[in-house]
Amino acid sequence: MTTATVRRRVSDYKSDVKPIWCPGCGNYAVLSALYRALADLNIPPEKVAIASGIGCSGRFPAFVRAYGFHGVHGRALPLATGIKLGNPELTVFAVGGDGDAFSIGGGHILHAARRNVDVTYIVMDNRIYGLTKGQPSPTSAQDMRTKASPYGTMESPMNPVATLLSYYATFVARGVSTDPRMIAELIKRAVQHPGFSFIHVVSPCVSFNDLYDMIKRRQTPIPPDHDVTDHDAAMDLTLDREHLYVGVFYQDDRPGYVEMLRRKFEPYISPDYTARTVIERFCVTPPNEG
Ligand SMILES: Cc1ncc(C[n+]2csc(CCOP(=O)(O)OP(=O)(O)O)c2C)c(N)n1
Ligand code: SF4
Repeated sequence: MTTATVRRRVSDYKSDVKPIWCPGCGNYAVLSALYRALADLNIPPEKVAIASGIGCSGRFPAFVRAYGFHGVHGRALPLATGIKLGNPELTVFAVGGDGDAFSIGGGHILHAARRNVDVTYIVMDNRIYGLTKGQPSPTSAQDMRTKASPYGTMESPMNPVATLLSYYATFVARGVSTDPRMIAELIKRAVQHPGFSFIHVVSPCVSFNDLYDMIKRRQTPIPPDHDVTDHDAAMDLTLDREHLYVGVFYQDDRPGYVEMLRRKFEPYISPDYTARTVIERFCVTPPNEG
């Protein structure tokens, strides 16, 4: 007897908690894109986990019917890594803002990237601290005046895509909140990618840093002839200051961390192992004592 395949819909991923973001916040586009991507990929809600830090964007897990962990500021990636290694059968996301990602959480990105852990990290970059009412972040434009920088900031903004490329993250993409369909496509590709995937979403904060005009003026699709395996070409695109390129910059399909664990420990275990058995047996006890 064959079991009928369940086709999931967007509504299957909506939790009972309604988002409380300001009307017009770019985060709504990312949330609707995630619902759409999960429905298209037909992943059961109980096989999805989302970890976040603190910020307006950090509230994300509450709005999705899936496992969620709203952690402390800047620690979305360590949480997501732990969740993935604890249960490799889950599709795991880390989500957060530019402050959470690149200020307090900045040290974790390098290690998630070089570990190539099988997590999709979505950063909603509004170039400001939204939750705490508008202080400059690492991606804020130079000379930006805020309540915390009344004479204008002096620091130059960091470039998230260039940073992730320089860490050799194996999937690096950018979307904009004005195009949720495209974000959904990027999320689907990121989830299907083996290893660590990073999606930079330029996501306006209508209360403290409205980026809609800037997106309209500067967004440019990555040219269709761009070779996503060409790291130098990806770097050239992101260093172009005139255009805000959107699409997939770079992809390298080398095995992710869970697969590398499996290969490393395969000789020590029975043929009917799963990624989970490997982790349960070998992440605590070294092989020669097991
Ligand atoms: C350890 C710690 N330091 C500082 C804060 C205060 N704080 C809360 S959210 C936040 C930054 C929010 O900005 P971002 O991560 O860009 O998210 P957004 O609210 O813009 O989505 C800060 C500094 C905190 N909660 N915990
Ligand atoms: S303050 Fe900004 S980031 Fe926070 S919910 Fe409002 S628009 Fe969104």
